[in-house]
Amino acid sequence: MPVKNPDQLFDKILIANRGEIALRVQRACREMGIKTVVVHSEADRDAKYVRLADESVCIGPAASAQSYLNIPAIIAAAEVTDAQAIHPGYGFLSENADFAEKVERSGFVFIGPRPDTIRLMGDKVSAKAAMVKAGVPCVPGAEGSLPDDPKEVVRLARVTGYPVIIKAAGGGGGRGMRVVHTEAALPSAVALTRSEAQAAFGNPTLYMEKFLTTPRHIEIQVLADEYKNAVYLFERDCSMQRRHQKIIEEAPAPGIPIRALTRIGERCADACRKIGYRGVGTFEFLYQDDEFFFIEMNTRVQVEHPVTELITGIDIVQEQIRVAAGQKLRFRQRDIVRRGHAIECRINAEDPYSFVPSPGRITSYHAPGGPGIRVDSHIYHNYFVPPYYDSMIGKVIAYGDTREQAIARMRVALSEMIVEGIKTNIPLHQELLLDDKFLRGGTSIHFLEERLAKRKLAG
Ligand code: MV4
Repeated sequence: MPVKNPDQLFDKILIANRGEIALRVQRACREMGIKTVVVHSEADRDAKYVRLADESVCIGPAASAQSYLNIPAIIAAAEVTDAQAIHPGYGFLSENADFAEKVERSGFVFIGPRPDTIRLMGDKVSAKAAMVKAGVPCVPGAEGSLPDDPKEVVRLARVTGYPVIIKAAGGGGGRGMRVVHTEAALPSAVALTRSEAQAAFGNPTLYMEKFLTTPRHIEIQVLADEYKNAVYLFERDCSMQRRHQKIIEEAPAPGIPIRALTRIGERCADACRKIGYRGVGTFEFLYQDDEFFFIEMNTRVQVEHPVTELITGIDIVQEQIRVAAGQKLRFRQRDIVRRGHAIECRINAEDPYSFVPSPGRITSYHAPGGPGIRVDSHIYHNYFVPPYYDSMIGKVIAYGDTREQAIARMRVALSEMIVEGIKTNIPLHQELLLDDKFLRGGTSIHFLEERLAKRKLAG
């Protein structure tokens, strides 16, 4: 069993991730006086956070399957370095319940929710059932998983009303789903989605929802301790995405009435208390016609957490570590105030028109700065962006009293920023930061892809 001391934080944390989030977690640890162990692949030897770590362990070759996803190697690294806890970051093993369980069985604290909670939310059918029970509004559709009998499925779709969306219980984040517009197309769509789900997730379970045509993607950040105290840290608007990859996020969500946001935030915090959630988490909603509909819950710290940090002044990663150590939440809901507006641009090493990844050596680098600008990035002059991982090389986050000021500061920041030797998506961000519809705020999840299609036509 993990040894916990509620009065004291950990002495040493192992960071089981790479890139900007490894650096972000390391900064939180160093500020709290916690030593860090970094595990890394052969391709990440020269990373900045590896040099800044108290200790580092190479756990395998470049391929993630043999390094960042290598559970025995990560646990062995924690054993030899005498770390007390493991921070999984995002991606990789961060939402792997078996990993969390093995970490705890080996005597370490997993910095995240309990394995059972991760498992509950990993299965989208059980997650939705838990949310219905906890009073969180969900997308209308057939309750539970879809039956095998195609006639039954046809009946359920008639009740739901077309268009419907068929989703895999083991999916999430846009994987394993199919929109169906007519009854004629339903049986083959269900059969195809089922076989894809079996192949991709080893789980053929499906469920059905009403398909919302033009929603926004709004998510609620929560933070809970193991004593059933839970707070919400307001919302983020993550609608600006392409192929399920977010590229700009902001908080607050423009144009949504504060009453509606307060109501949904309270529902989320209440659900955390009801299910005994511990750690940081995100409730994902679709928002359409002034209503919120739960779709999924993420049980990790997210890429876009900084926008929430800037509007609340709360260090989400530090609080995540504190509650994992068994500490009580240090604030109640009424202590938390939101102020101003924050916007984040994800900087990717990719062609800004074709989106083809652009790894390689950074021959020149200048980071932006000035009032209200935060840069979360592990890159530096002469850094080599390895071709093996996600193309995100950092994030620029701008804060201002108003949305207009945050956007103006972001424009200045991106105009100062120099990244040479590789291609980046900075020109795309600059284009979007001048777009009328974006400037008005409240665009749907389809905005970016539709705009990119028009850009292609214009040549
Ligand atoms: C939906 C939907 C419309 N109606 N569910 C995609 C990712 C996964 N988290 C859920 N997704 C969607 N579920 C219903 N009932 C549209 C999407 C969706 C989407 C959601 C959030 C952000 C971007 C998206 C892009 C395409 C589709």
